[in-house]
Amino acid sequence: MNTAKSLNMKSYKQRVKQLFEEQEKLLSQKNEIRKGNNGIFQRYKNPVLTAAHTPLIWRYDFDSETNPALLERIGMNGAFNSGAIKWDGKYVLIVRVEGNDRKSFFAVAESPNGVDNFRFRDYPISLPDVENPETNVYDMRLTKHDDGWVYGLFCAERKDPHAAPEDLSSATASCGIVRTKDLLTWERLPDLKSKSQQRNVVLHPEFVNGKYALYTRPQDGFIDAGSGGGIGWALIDDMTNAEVKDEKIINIRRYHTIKEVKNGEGPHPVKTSKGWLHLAHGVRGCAAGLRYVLYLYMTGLDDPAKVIAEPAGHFMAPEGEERVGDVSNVLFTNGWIVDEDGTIYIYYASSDTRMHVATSTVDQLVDYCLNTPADGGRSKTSVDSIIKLTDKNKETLKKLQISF
Ligand code: M1P
Repeated sequence: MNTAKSLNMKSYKQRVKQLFEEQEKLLSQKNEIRKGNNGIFQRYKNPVLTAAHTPLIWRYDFDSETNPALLERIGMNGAFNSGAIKWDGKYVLIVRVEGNDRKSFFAVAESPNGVDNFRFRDYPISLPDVENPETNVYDMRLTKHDDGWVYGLFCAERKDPHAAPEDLSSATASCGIVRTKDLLTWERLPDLKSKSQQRNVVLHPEFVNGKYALYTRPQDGFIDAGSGGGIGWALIDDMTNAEVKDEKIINIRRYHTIKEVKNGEGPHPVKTSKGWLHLAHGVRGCAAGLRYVLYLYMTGLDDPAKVIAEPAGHFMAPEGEERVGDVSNVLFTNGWIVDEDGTIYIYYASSDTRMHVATSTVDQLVDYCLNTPADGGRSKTSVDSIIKLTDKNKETLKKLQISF
């Protein structure tokens, strides 16, 4: 080996080591609760996952012969919209990773505590194909179902076969389905059959009247919900040949609300003593484009398709750096984890770019749902709610002898 080459090799090795050390600093960074909260949930200081968290071995060729200048070979654009599940004591996310090539794929990242130290497994998930292979996959919702399988429902996107030759943008959305028993091997089942396009489809964890139950989101086009009135509900006979035969809208879109344009179920609902607790996203239009926020609602224990409470407005909306990214002004969620002590880890993505966590408890969120005024539909009804609370507070504070 000549001296020049061995010196180069030494510095090459150092640069490789430096890349790993720098990433390790990022991965092992402790997360902290961010100051200032509304008593309902707590945000955290750092995102839990970003494109920079993706394994370096996916991105670099570390062979000095084939990559002497140590250039990144496969760039990652974002790590967002993750399904979530507690598995073997770990907080596991099935992350939507998007490459610089605009293709999304799924990859597993695990954390020992749910708020930091998320690490991707060495390989992304290589999904088995169906007969009509899709172009893009994203936004997996995980459900550990009573039948013993863990199902992953996701959006499978294909070029619209009816689009005019010059139209290279029209696409179709359908619900892809996989299942697993170990989060290692994934069995691909046929896509959900449905008359309309479908995105944001979620499997309810229990059988309902002996059937599988799906939260759906019928939509006229790839982007527009159109005549699709909101979050739907459909009972399914068989997940290995799933078909929406009857669908009813259970959480409707309304004029002048946070879900005027679109909405979609987030992760599957959580069973509480007071009803099923749901997390969803709502979309409205404004001069800046579409604004995606998160909201909560509850349905009956006896009838998971019947809404029993829905606070007015958003539960979480994009803030600070969350407001900016690939698709700005977006909060989106498709994963949460509830611990045995009732702590709830809400995994949400900001602006189609990065993943965050917020924590709360089941009791706090149920209290929020049952005791926050509902949307009365008008400015006047909102003012009525404020006046009612103000009157009550004046009495209470007088009794407590607290001046304000
Ligand atoms: O870009 C914002 C979101 O847009 C879509 O959600 P929806 O179907 O409700 O409009 C999805 O592509 C989602 O992944 C994305 O975050």
